Amino acid sequence: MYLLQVFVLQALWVSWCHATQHYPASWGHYDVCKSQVYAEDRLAWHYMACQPEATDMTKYLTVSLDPPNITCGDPPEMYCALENPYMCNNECDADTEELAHPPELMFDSEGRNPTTFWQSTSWKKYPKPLQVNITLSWNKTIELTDDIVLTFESGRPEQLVLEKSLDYGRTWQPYQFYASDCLDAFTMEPKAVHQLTPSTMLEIICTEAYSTGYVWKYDKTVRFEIKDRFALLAGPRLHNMASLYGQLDTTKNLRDFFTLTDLRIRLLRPATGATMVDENNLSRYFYAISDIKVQGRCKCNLHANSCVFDKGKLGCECEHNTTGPDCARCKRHYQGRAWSMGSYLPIPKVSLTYSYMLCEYFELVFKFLVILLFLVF
Ligand SMILES: [Ca+2]
Repeated sequence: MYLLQVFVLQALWVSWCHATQHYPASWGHYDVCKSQVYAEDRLAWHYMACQPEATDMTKYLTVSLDPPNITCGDPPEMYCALENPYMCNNECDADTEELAHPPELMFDSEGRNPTTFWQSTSWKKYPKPLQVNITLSWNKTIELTDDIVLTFESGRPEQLVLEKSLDYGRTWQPYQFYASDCLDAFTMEPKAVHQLTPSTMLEIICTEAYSTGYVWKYDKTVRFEIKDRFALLAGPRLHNMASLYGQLDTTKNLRDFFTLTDLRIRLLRPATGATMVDENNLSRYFYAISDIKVQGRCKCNLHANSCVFDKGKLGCECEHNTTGPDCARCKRHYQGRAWSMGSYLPIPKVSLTYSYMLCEYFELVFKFLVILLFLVF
């Protein structure tokens, strides 16, 4: 009986060990910037590539809307449900806290019931387009590490564009187009992210996957698929991060693709339920967003393992004698060599070696226990 238990435990342990070693802290641990080593009989610093941990970046952004007066509630307004024009019990009033829907409610923590959300005015000026730009600014270069996810409280828009800026909002590039009909909206062939290949992974596509008509009630999210793009280089379960890191080291385009200072969500046409717009009841058409997720980290060029938010501004805590908000230049008096960013490769082995040793150690303990049990019984 004991023997069986020990065997089961061992089997579990071995499979855990295998799993962790195939996905060694799968993103590589770049948490140490330097260590002390003995070189020529004296202590010296050994420098290693390091970066801050990925985190929820919505805590550090400022949001602005254009036009600025597009938020509902001033004057107060009644809204109807898209799927039922006679259900008009959604009231927005900017002066009453329970009925106001300011932009901050896109970034508060969800999980409460009912959800909290930002809401636009309704499409009263139809057929003039109802368009809103939502700009998220970090005032610092950051790198995306996970999918951007927008959760709509209204129907998902029939047309929207996600854009990014690398120069604090001076110039913008599209990240992805979203439409219920890509050809009609943007004269682009519809494409899904899983149709991309490693050689086309930076292609800007128009997708119809997040704008479908009436099923919207159950599917409220719009995604920008970062992880699917990583997987094109690192494999479906991101087990070959060395391949991705190798490409990031050598390909500026690839690094820049995931880097930004600002994001802009351009809402171009609200959900209409895939039918003709009901001109007699325009209170059915509006945008409402309950949540926006942006996971990422400060870009520190692999010269810092922490990033601080001080006086409303993010900045890397630079090591390796570098300085600047992104550690993008050498400190004064340390300009003997030209500045360069750190290198992802070789992937730091610290955590891998440690988990490997732990596995080996417990393997031995298990073997000893088995032999002991054999001898006893
Ligand atoms: Ca919310």
